[in-house]
Amino acid sequence: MQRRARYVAVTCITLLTLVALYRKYAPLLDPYGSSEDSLVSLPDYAPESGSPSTRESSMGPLHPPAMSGDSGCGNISSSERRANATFIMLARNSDLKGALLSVRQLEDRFNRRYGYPYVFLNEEEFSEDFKRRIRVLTPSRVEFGVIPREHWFQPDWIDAGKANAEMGRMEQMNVKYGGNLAYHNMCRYNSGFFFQHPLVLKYKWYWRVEPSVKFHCDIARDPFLFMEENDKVYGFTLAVYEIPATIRSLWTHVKEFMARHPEHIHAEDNALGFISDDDGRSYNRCHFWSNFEIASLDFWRGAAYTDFFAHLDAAGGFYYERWGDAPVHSIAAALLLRKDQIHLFEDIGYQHDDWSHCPRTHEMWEAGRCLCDSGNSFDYSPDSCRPKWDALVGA
Ligand SMILES: Nc1nc2c(ncn2[C@@H]2O[C@H](COP(=O)(O)OP(=O)(O)OP(=O)(O)O)[C@@H](O)[C@H]2O)c(=O)[nH]1
Ligand SMILES: [Mg+2]
Repeated sequence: MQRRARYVAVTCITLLTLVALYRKYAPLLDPYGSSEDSLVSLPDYAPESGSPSTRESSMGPLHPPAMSGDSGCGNISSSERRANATFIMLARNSDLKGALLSVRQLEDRFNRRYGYPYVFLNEEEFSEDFKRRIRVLTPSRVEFGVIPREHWFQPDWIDAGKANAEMGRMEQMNVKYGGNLAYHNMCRYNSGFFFQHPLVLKYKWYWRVEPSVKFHCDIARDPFLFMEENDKVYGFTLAVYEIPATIRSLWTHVKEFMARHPEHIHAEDNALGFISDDDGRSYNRCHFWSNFEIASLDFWRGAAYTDFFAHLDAAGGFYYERWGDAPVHSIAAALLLRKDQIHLFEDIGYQHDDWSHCPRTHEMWEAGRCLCDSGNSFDYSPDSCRPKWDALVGA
C-alpha cells in the first residue's frame, strides 16, 4: 500500500513538473502561437469530479469533455483546442490587492482548467513584488508590459488650457472622475490603444479583467471558443446607463461619423435599437459595461473601428469631456456589427463594484455553483439597460 502511495506521489510530481516545464518553455519555442489557424495548443479541459456531464448554458448545451488521462493529481490533463486568447488587465502597482483577488477567482472558476495566459499593462513598470505575487497564483504564462508613452498621455494637439478648464468644471460639478487626468488617459487608452500593445498583438481574442471584480459561478465552457465558433465578436454581462455630463457631444460626433462613413455601418441588422430609442436621433446612454469584455481584438484593429476611433479622438472628447471607453466600445459594436455578433454571457456570474450579474435561471445558477443571489442581480433594476437588450434580441 505504501509503495502504491509512493508510486502515485512520484507520478503526480513528475507529471506536474512536465506540465510546468511545457508551459514555461512552449511560448519560447513558438511565441506567437500557431498563427495559421489562430489556435494555440494548451492543456486540456478536465471537468471537476461530480460536475454535471450535460447541461445548458448561454453558450449552448454542454457535452461531457473527455477525461483524457486523468492522473488523479488535480485539474491537469492533456492537450485540446484553445483559442488564441488572453486575459488583459490594466492596472497600477497600487492595484495589486484587487488584481490578486480577480486573478484568484478567475483561476478557481475557470482558468485552472484552461491555462489561458495573462497580459498586465501599466504606464509605468510593474514592481517585482507585483509580478511575483501575481505569478504565484497561476501556472499560465503571465506577461507584464509598459504602455508606450504616446499611447497613454494627453497628446500635444489637445488644447491643454481648454482641457484643464473643462476638467476643473467637471470636478466642480462632481462629475465622477471628471477632474482626474489619469482617468481620462485610461479611457482613451482603453478605447483606442490597448489592442495595439506589442504584448497583445499576437492574440486574436481577449477577456478584459479589472482589479477587485468577482466571478460568482463556475465557467464550464470555453467562452473564447464559443465566440470563435459562433461568429461572435463582442461579449458582455452587464449593461448600464452612462452619466450624461460625461458625454455631452458624443452622439453629435457619432452621427457625423455615420454620415461620413456609411460604408462601415451595418444598417440592416445592427444593434442601434439598444443605444437609441428614436432610430438614431439621440443616444439613450445605454452601454455594455466594459470592465467585463470578451471580444475580438481584430474588430478593434479593423478598418471600421480604426476610422471610428480616429473620428472621435480628433474631436478631443476624451479630454474636453470625459468620454468613457464603455460608451465608445458599445456604440461601435452596436453600429459596426450585426446584432447577432454581440453576445450576452448570461451564465457568467460577475460583479464590478456593487453591481452584480447573476444567472437568472435556477438551472444555470445551480450548474455554475454560483455564490450570488439571483434575486440581487442588477439586471432588472431601474439603472440597468438589460431590458433594452432583451427587447432588441426578443429575449
Ligand atoms: N496603469 C493604470 N491603470 C489604471 C489607471 N486608472 C485606472 N486604471 C485601470 O483601468 C481600469 C478602469 O479603472 P477603474 O478605476 O476601475 O475605473 P471604473 O471601473 O470606471 O471605476 P470604478 O467604479 O472606480 O471601478 C482598471 O483596470 C484600473 O486598474 C491608471 O492611472 N494607470
Ligand atoms: Mg473599475
